[in-house]
Amino acid sequence: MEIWNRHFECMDRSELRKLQSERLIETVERVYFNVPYYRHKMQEAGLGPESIHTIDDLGRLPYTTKQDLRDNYPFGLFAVPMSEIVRIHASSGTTGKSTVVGYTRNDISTWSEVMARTLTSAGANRNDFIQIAYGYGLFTGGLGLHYGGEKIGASVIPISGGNTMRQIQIMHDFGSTMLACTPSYALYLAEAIQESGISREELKLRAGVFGAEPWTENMRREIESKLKIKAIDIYGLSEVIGPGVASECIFQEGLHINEDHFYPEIIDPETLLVLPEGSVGELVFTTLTKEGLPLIRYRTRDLTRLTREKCRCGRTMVRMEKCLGRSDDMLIIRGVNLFPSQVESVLLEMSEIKPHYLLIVDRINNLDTLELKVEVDEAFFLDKISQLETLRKKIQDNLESSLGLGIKVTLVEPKMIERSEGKSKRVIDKRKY
Ligand code: DLL
Repeated sequence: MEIWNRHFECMDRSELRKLQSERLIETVERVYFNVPYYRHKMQEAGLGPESIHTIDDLGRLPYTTKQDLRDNYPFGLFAVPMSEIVRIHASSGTTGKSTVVGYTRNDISTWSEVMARTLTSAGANRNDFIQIAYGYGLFTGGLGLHYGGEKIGASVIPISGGNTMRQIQIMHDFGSTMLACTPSYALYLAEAIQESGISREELKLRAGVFGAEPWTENMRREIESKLKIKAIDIYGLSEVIGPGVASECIFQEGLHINEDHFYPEIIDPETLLVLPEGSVGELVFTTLTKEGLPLIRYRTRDLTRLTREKCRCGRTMVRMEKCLGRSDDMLIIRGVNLFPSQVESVLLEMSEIKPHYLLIVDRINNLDTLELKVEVDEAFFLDKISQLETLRKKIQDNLESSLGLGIKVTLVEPKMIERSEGKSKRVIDKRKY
């Protein structure tokens, strides 16, 4: 079994801790002297770079959140001049105040390295044909996998997302051996292949690297039996680097975190206290080598648990369990991250409707669907049906242009959406993973 970078991936844990401490000191210096936001926050806490001696001092530093990134939109937390930035990505919708991330040339090289580890741990090598059906663009999936695939010397097929018939044709004609996409799209593709009349024997597919959204062991079994491949879970988030933060090996017993670059902690999302190893809680990352956008104790909002037990594959890197959920209300719809508050702010700008709404998420034929039920203002409701249809279309268009997501809009009469005392229920998620 191949390991891309045995020196780091199988490092002795005490040696690794020394390396993490050295890198943390460098990172803290970098943010303190180059990012006013961090300097102020550290000064407020009475801390300076000299307060940090080892990785054990990490707990003294304040947390960073998605809101901090938004408040400093777009480039306020970058730690290098823009002339050093060679790539920009963004997540959460396609426009508006998304989360913007920047990479220096060294960051791109780190990203390629961790993606090479990811692909190798999934069993890929230079003889593979990797069909990348993650979206290319501001989303980190496509280009992240792309650079990793090239680094290991595989033949990369940058087909990007969508156009299912073409995906199947290319898979067949080029002889793709690995597939990279979201797990729900893998299932969708599996069924489309069955319907296309192409027999499985005509395809060379043997493994897939799936992530960017939650999926369960049940979904894994379904993908593996329908596509007759090994389905590997890969995890990451744009803020930290993109895909490449953690990935399973072929034993599929938790995801190895590349902790020489991204240091994980598990905290209680309510008390914000660090939890002992093995407890379920919110995953927090500190980047140890990033230059463009270094992050100190970034709260991912993903819930999981960690184990430092050595894996059968020989890697010593800490493992995280498959994500168990989130500690906030973020939805992932067809790979796009969406907060109900983003929908709400689009609705609030329209006087014809009340901000009483309900989002209904479902998965039909393995594709996520999203419906919005929204109450029309009483004064408006008395008007003609044709006007209502125009309004419906207008809401749909406004949502699509500011969120980059197609949402089916249904208008309902005033007071039709159930009011709740206390926290209102804005989302019904019927998806069964
Ligand atoms: O989804 C990066 C990525 C691309 C990962 C391709 C894997 C493959 P964002 O768009 O910033 O980045 O979304 C990050 O997606 O905080 C999780 O909630 C969720 N997520 C990512 N991977 C997994 C996974 C990319 N394997 C957010 N399982 C994260 C469950 C995942 N959730």
